[in-house]
Amino acid sequence: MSPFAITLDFQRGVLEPCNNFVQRHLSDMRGMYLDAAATEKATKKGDPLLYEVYQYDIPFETGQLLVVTTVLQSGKVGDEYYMTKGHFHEKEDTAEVYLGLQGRGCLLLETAGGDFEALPVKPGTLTYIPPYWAHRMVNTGEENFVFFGVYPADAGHNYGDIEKTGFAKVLVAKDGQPTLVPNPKRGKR
Ligand code: M6P
Ligand code: ZN
Repeated sequence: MSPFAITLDFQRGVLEPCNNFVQRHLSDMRGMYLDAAATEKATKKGDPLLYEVYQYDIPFETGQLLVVTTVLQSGKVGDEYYMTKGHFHEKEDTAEVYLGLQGRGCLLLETAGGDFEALPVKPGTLTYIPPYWAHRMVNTGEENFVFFGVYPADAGHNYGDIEKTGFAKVLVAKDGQPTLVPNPKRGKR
């Protein structure tokens, strides 16, 4: 294939051109937020857009890299800040880099072995997600949270248990402040 250049709008997160655009609404994340009643209510009341993903697809082959931006809206479901679904890579021994471009957020990371980390992200924060670490971004600010990512094209996504029981900790607003609290669902895995 030939080398190429595309445009990334740092403010809006738009990749141009883009051949893989995904929108996730609250209804796509049923059961992932702790407050089931708040989820149901907000889903019925317009099903808010939570985030958009702009990816420039190239062949999903070993050796290739995918570039992707995410625009995560500001808001909460109950007390819990809007977040991405979060995933392990299907090919577990693959890493990823996230670079904060706009807004404020937090990267939650965990391993199957029970290690957990939370890294605050602001514009210019470059985070490195090593192989074997699941990753989820959370918007803890009051504006859109925009970040760029790059990862191996053959990595794939494994949502598995994360879709059912989430990460070890959840980010909720307590007295208006983002606060990490243990995830009550995690005892049930
Ligand atoms: C980043 C990358 C993508 C991912 C997206 C949304 O842009 O990691 O691979 O799809 O975030 O995250 P998720 O798929 O977990 O909802
Ligand atoms: Zn990933």
